[in-house]
Amino acid sequence: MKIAVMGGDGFVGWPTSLHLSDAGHEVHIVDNLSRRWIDTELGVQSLTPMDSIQERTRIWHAETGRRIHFHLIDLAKDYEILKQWLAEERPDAIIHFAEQRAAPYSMKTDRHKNYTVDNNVNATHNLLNALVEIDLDAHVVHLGTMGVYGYSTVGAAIPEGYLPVDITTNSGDKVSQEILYPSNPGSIYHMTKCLDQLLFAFYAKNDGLRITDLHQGIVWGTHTEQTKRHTQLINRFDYDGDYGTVLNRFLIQAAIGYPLTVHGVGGQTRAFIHIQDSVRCIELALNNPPEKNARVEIFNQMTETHRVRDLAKMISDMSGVEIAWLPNPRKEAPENDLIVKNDKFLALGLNPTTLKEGLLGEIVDIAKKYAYRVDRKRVPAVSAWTKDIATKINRDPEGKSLKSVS
Ligand code: NAD
Ligand code: USQ
Repeated sequence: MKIAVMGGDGFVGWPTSLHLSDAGHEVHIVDNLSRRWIDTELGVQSLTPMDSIQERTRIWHAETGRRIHFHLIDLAKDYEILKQWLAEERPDAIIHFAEQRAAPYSMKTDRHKNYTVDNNVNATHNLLNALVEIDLDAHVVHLGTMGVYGYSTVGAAIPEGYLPVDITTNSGDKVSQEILYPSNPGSIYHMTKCLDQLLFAFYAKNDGLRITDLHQGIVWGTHTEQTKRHTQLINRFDYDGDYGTVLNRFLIQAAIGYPLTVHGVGGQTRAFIHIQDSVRCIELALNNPPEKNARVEIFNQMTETHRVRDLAKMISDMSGVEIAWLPNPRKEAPENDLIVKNDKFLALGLNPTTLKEGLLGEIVDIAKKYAYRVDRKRVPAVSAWTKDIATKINRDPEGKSLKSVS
């Protein structure tokens, strides 16, 4: 297949591009490199040293003889360029990672809220709009989030995208139908993923676009089979308070002896998936596209759920690093249960990588190797969800009045 990977320079996009190229597909990365600019804005860098995208693809070619092509295009701003590129290249499938993906970054200031909505909603809409305009029947595989469902305890398993409901009609009859699971976003970022869902539903219904939306949990780990092949193929690994996600942050904190940053009492339960499983799931989704004019195909792309304090305790026991119970900068339920269905990927042959398989220690070792690159001042999460929370926890979203916990 000829595959366009929108956002292929990012944390999930890069290993996915390598995996698909290795499997024999023709891979084209389209990226505006905004994530690298955001590192500069925040004054942070990936724990792992990343080469330029051109250098990464050169090394991949030298190692494997396979080419990954790179195209510098902004999906949100360069509509005409994107449309022309799609019309010329006519990929069979398009994987859409190209969005601002950090909830804390999206809540930082009013400017960051605007940026996240403008970037994410326009990127998705421009892509769908262009496909219709140039009459291209490419399968779109979008990386969505488990966060569209929200994190309130419902006492029932979360289905894969659609909820069966019974309705009593005006004439008193009972009818059953499936609706998109009610969205309940917990941040501006998660809200943009809910808006994406409506765009997908409309374009599938109106124009018959073939779309798969992967409601992904928190991705942990950094290496995949392909990124391990050469030091310069290494994946990015975020640890800072905006882009670092909880489990990867705890592992890096364990490596540098930084008290594990649990928000509140750590009762938040979240869904997780290892990066290697994430790229496998994307391949499975690519190989199983929906029919034309079918409704949007939705998978829950996660393999297990964990409570934040249980993760912290596990890593604290493993490393001897203590736990810091911090005021929560987010507005979220202090405790929630979470049961999620992921039957569809299991039925397609996914064999989940779980937390107990020695991988945690391997990641701590990687983090120790690059610990000299960590700026400890960038570890605390300083972006507060509301002005009240910012005042209460004595934090300035830009980090100016922050007292370090280390
Ligand atoms: P990332 O920030 O590392 O990568 C996103 C890539 O998209 C970056 O290379 C960035 O430069 C590019 N990009 C952003 N806006 C763009 C635009 N307008 N035009 C072109 N390129 C653009 O993020 P990631 O962790 O790789 O996540 C990829 C996708 O998966 C995101 O959509 C995210 O919402 C979703 N996701 C990620 C996780 C996770 O834990 N990392 C979990 C669930 C879902
Ligand atoms: N948390 C801590 N300590 C930390 C960091 C986070 O206790 O140092 C807590 C948060 O308060 C939250 C939970 O851990 O309750 C998860 O936070 P996170 O930053 O790991 O994950 P989240 O903000 O939800 O976002 C990440 C990705 C996003 C993706 C989402 C999937 O950045 O792109 O969509 O995970 S999900 O969580 O399933 O919605």
